[in-house]
Amino acid sequence: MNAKAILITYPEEESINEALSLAETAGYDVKKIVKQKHITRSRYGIGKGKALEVKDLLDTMNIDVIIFDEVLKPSQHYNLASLCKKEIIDRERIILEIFERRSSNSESRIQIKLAQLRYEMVRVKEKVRLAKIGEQPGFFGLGKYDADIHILDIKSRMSILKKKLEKEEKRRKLYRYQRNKLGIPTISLVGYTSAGKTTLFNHLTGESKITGQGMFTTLTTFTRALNLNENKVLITDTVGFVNKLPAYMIDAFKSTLNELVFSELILLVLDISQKINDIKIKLNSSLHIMNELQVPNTKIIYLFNKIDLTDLNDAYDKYIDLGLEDSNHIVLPISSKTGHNLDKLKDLIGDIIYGKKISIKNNRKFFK
Ligand SMILES: Nc1nc2c(ncn2[C@@H]2O[C@H](COP(=O)(O)OP(=O)(O)O)[C@@H](O)[C@H]2O)c(=O)[nH]1
Ligand SMILES: [Mg+2]
Repeated sequence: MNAKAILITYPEEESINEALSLAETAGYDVKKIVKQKHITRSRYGIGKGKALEVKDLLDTMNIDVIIFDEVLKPSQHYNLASLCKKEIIDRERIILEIFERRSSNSESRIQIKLAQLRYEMVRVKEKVRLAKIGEQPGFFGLGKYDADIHILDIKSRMSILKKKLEKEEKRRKLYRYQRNKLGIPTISLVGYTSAGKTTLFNHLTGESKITGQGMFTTLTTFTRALNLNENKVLITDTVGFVNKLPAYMIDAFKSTLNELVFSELILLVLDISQKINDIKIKLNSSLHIMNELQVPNTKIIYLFNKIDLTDLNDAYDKYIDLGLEDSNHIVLPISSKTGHNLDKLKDLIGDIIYGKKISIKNNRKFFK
């Protein structure tokens, strides 16, 4: 069963949606959302009054953890945890937990372990700093001497991991062009957190779940069979892009996407109901990462998801604004919620992967 959580985040809808998706992806069941304009305040992250409110909520609800949608300093973490007597998972930790759940190869497991050690290192150093200035002595039961040993230990673990990583990178480069193990074409869903990847994944594979036999038992929960009339492909719901991803996590993030090079087709999911500037930023950074992973642009289909929240005219304007009409991009407005155009999407995937040449000269037809 999933751990039950209180989520503390900003009041903007976008922040709430993203934080909710992150919590869900990490396997938490959010029972209550607490919103506050400022969540980087000094003592508890949130203001004292709000912190007491959270404490009261905890007394009346059956909650396992507090998810805090910002990065907490160790002292803030300590203060809030002491007040509420609950485990606190901050934004960086939840992202690391997601990466850990989704890592599918040894290289990404090492990268994620390295990122986790960096996370730990920052916190131990802060404890040492606080101990030195006489605040929080014996912070979390750690004396300064213990903390120094701890830092040395983290450093040596990191250097061992870095050596392992070099070997794995070499190996990956060697096997880069090897086909995937099952020999069945694979397609991948990519996009920002809360764009609707998982909803689409569930919608597309809903009927195929029962195929959990034979070779499909080797699949993970994030890769399933997708039936297209007589044919089959495998579809993977990849880890989502995250706003404000800390720099030290970028390698770990990219490594979870390494397998994209084995994908026949990439479905790039965009939330088309968002403001054009937000979509632009997200599209550009998604394409930038794909480029770094050496995924050819020609493998990408752009899915304008959540079309039910806007209309085709608006989607068409955005399509022009994003500059997607200039080349041979395939763009399809869909709704993972209502199912709009999902049959068309399946036909399209089938056509692209199983032979039929497709030439979509005029995307405009999709916007009718
Ligand atoms: N209105 C609408 N909501 C959607 C659609 N697709 C997904 N959502 C909602 O958007 C939120 C994030 O979806 P999710 O699939 O978890 O996004 P992911 O983070 O990309 O996997 C959820 O609340 C979904 O119910 C859609 O086509 N229309
Ligand atoms: Mg998801």
